[in-house]
Amino acid sequence: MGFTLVDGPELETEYYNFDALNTPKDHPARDMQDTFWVKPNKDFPGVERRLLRTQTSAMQVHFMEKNKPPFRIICPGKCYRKEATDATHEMQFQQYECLYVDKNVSLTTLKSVLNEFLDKFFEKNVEVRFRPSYFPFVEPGAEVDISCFKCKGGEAGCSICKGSGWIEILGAGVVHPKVLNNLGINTNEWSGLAFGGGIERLAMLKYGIDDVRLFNSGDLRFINQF
Ligand code: 2NL
Repeated sequence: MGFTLVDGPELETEYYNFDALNTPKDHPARDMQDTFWVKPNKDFPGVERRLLRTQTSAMQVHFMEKNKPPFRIICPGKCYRKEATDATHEMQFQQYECLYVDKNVSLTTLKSVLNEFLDKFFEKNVEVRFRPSYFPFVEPGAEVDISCFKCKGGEAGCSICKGSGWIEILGAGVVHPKVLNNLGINTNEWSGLAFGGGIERLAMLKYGIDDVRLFNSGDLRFINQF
């Protein structure tokens, strides 16, 4: 589909991780409780404080500083959040985000890209559902569900969808004009779509893995299965 793979740093400044992405100064994600902040080095006074990136979006900001539209990129990588771990949450996880900026990119383009991606990834025809949601860097924003490929909505006790028939799979939206303007992209000419989610989550659904903590457990019996 013409996307290029992009890489970037895990250690970031607030500008790349939050400010450029229209995340308000008082947003809870910036809190000490949610973000791993790196202790300032006394030998380098005046250097801006650093954090471990909480989302891969920071990479897209670096990319947009160096490249002009049109472009289609995929940014996968490790992210860090300070949260309690359980079967579906880890402090270190992998995310991917896609950013597509071109003339006339719209919610329709987003739907068709997602349909194609999710059908190919799950190797079957999955139904895609948008639920309106909020992310500071998109407007409108949506949480995206796919139809349950295990029970197709028919089983009250389904281990994957809990009987709802839908599985939450990623976040998406039309890029907020403020984000594009921050990077000097003229929104009269260009528009963007973006989506992103957890790589482990995709793998867990595809391979029937029930605990995200297995990925970084170092247990070779788990790793050698793949
Ligand atoms: C998630 C992430 C979303 C995006 C990610 C994005 C990136 C740029 C501009 C605009 Cl540079 N948007 N990424 C957009 C919408 C949702 O979700 O953690 N989902 C579970």
